[in-house]
Amino acid sequence: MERKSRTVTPRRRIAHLDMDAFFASVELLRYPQLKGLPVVIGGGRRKVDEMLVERYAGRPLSEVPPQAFPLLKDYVGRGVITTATYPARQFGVGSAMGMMKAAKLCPQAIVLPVDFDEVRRYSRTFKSVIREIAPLVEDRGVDEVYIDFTEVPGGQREGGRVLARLIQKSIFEATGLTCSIGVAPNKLIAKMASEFDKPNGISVVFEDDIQTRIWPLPVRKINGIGPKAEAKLHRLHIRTIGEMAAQDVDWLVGNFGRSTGAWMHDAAWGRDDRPVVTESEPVSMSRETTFDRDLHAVRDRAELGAIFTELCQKVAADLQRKGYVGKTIGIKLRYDDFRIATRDQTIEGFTADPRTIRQVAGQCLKRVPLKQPLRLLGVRVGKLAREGDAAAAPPAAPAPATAHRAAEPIADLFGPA
Ligand code: TTP
Ligand code: MG
Ligand code: MG
Repeated sequence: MERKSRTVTPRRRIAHLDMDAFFASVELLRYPQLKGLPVVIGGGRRKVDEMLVERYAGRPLSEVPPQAFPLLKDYVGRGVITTATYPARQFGVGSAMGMMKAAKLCPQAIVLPVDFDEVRRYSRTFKSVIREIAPLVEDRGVDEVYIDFTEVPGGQREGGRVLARLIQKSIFEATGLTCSIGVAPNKLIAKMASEFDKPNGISVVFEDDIQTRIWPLPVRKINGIGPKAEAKLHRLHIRTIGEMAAQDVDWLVGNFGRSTGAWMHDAAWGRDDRPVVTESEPVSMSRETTFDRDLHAVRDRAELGAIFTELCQKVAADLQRKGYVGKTIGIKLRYDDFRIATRDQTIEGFTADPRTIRQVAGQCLKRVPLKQPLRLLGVRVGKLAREGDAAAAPPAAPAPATAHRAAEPIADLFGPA
């Protein structure tokens, strides 16, 4: 039996959480007497602890007086600063700055080396605290995660602020560390919002806030716009996200190429529907592409058909490479007016076969209106299982009728439904 579903989801609320001055804050747990002082993390691995223990034999590390710690002005050697406490940042010191330059700005700052084992230990701890409260967590490196608040109890209250507060408090209780959280309609905006009120802050952004809170920001604040893209945008007299949003998508595509240009336009308008993907067990895998120009199901059949097949092959390759098989196959379309349509279909057995995916995705395609030009096409495989775990279930064998459909010319699937 096949089950068809048209997903109705509640308002998406996505959080981005980022620890405050992470490496430095971990050192402050060991040396709480340095709280409130400018501290930078950097330099080679000097055995600061051993040196201090030796000098203050028999006394706990927390009792070593602050004056005993090494200072930036006495630091010899090159190297860059990894991070700095907020008091040090007031002097203009920050990540990636050379130690020499930092020493001129804040000679009295205390310098400590990073303790990677300790950092990793706290990283694991704060992430497991979050997972106990909200299970859908995407790991984005040592000190940050995305969290899907949408379905979590409290995740919708005050736009997510209530749940964010709970998570912040729970992390602090478990570790003594503070973090900042942004809650927004998607990852892109959440990532920006987590910086709005650092340290130890919570920022809640709604779709209606994009013009007032996102558009005034410099383009570089968009995660994905690096120094090169920023420089080019500046040459084109675009400095803020709002100025980027005011550009015609064709103009952006002309200057940055089809996928980057289209992505920039979406990003500037705060559009982003990337799911929160848990590292250990992904919920689904998908591939999508934004077209160079809008394509029409009838006029551009061949081109669309080829793109569609390629997407299916790529998703299948992703699944196979990572050792997953899936049961629900879906498509996503975005029309020229930016409306999105999705359809999916759950099949009998698990699959990672490109032809099966192509065939089922093709059936989904027949269930969406195709009169209007399209700007994006995506293919998704969900309800995943590990290849081995799914072995007990029968494989998705194409029935005779479906085998016949698979033999149809690709372009037919893009004909009027
Ligand atoms: P960030 O989250 O970028 O910075 P942070 O946590 O120190 O400060 P903030 O409060 O602004 O979030 O990075 C997390 C850790 O990653 C940081 O503590 C040190 C390390 N790091 C590097 O090793 N190199 C770098 O260039 C940066 C930016 C960070
Ligand atoms: Mg951080
Ligand atoms: Mg970070």
